[in-house]
Amino acid sequence: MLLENKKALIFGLANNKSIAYGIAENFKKNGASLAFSYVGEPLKKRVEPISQELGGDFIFDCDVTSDDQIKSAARLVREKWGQVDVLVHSVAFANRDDLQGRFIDTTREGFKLALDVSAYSLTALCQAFEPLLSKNASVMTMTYYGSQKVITNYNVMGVAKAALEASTRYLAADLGMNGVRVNAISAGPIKTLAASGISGFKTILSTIEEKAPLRRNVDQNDVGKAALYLASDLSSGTTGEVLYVDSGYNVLGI
Ligand code: NAD
Ligand code: 0WE
Repeated sequence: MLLENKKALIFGLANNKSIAYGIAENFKKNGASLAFSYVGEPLKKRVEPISQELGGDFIFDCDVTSDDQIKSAARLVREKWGQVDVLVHSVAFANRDDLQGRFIDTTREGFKLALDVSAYSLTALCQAFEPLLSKNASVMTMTYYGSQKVITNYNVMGVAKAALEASTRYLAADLGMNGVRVNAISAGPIKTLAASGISGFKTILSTIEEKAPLRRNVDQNDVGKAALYLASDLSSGTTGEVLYVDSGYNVLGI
């Protein structure tokens, strides 16, 4: 088993449609110990049974916009586990208003919020968990092609994902001397909670089916298998990379 004796900390599981769920399933199948974050009491009720189903060791409250909550989480994880071998960042948020209409209308507050939750949080987590990361630990985050090209309505999230991908490279440079790898997975569109109610999402899914080299959409398990590669020793020579799991859509020109 690829992740035997490895401890994997997962931020961003909301329900069994979450990308983090597909990742956790693959980690579990390969022998990892798991722990999950949630945000606030209402989400605890959803995350608790999923953690039980997947044999998670513990769950903990952590809003990634709070330095205090991140610090407490790091303290708890140190007490429970002592160290972390795999850290998954699968977190994003922007105001719904900012995911429709023109990017130019983004407010300062909306911009700050989207970049704080969706980009800075990766650096904040690396900062707080650096002392707990084992030699050869693997950190990974989830991104989207809207960081590279204009995708209608993705707007401020595209800017946040561009910052997230650049952060991945700088964090890889900082943590590399400890053997720690930092990578991003750029997933194709998947129907999750974060994709619900997005206008035009169905059209995006059909475009992929019609045009992507593999002529199909990807799912949580496709991403989970790539995450397993990044979490394991199979990716020992790769850091600072953005790995596309998108049926090849990103390679297309005309
Ligand atoms: P999801 O809604 O299941 O997951 C998003 C998670 O972010 C939730 O668990 C939510 O609780 C968490 N979150 C939001 N604000 C937070 C905060 N302040 N502190 C801590 N956690 C917070 O949706 P998903 O599609 O699984 O999204 C996971 C990641 O994958 C996101 O980064 C998203 O941008 C990325 N992604 C999604 C798609 C897609 O099409 N679904 C494609 C590419 C990348
Ligand atoms: O990163 C994402 C989704 C991120 C997201 C989604 C929401 C919806 C609910 C961030 N914040 C919120 N805030 C909410 O209130 N994806 C890659 C999925 C996604 O979202 C889109 C997409 C795709 C693909 C938005 C517009 C266009 C395409």
